[in-house]
Amino acid sequence: AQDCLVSNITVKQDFDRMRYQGTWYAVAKKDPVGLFLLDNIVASFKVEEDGTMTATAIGRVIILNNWEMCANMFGTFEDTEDPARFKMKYWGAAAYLQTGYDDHWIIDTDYDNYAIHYSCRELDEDGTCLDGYSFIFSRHPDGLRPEDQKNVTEKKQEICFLGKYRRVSHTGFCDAA
Ligand code: DAO
Repeated sequence: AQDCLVSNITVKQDFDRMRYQGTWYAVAKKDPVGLFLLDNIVASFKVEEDGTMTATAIGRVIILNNWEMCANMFGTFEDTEDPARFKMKYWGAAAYLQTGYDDHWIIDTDYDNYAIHYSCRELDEDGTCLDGYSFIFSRHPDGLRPEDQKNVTEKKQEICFLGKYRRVSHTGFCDAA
């Protein structure tokens, strides 16, 4: 979607939630307005017995101006007609953490190495995304494999977030939590 219309963004064909299960390390993030998760972000996806996809995630956050902590987050995913497009309801283990209801699209994944997530929170009048965020996930905590980088860069461009990502570091800050 080089026109950057959210309605033209394509997602992973025949997305297989079973193969998507397990641990994903965020290696890059495009932040939304009022960013929440800073770094050390690790998500774990699961398919429940009734087929519902759920996730837990952890990450370093700063709340109440200056308090640094690791947030334990939970998400449940509502299905849509497209198997790669979900609505995600999310909340924190503590009441002072963020809650929300976001689009959660899997743009691309090979299930074993990389995944590109996309969420547009607010559409602009022209149909482009006014406020959105995106995670680049890897199965490997140290980052993407070199052979996946070209494809990931192409997808960043297709969702019109190229150049808007920052690296997500993994320092061990949330490992003990
Ligand atoms: O960090 O600014 C932000 C937006 C992300 C909010 C979503 C956090 C909760 C996710 C639950 C598990 C899904 C990966």
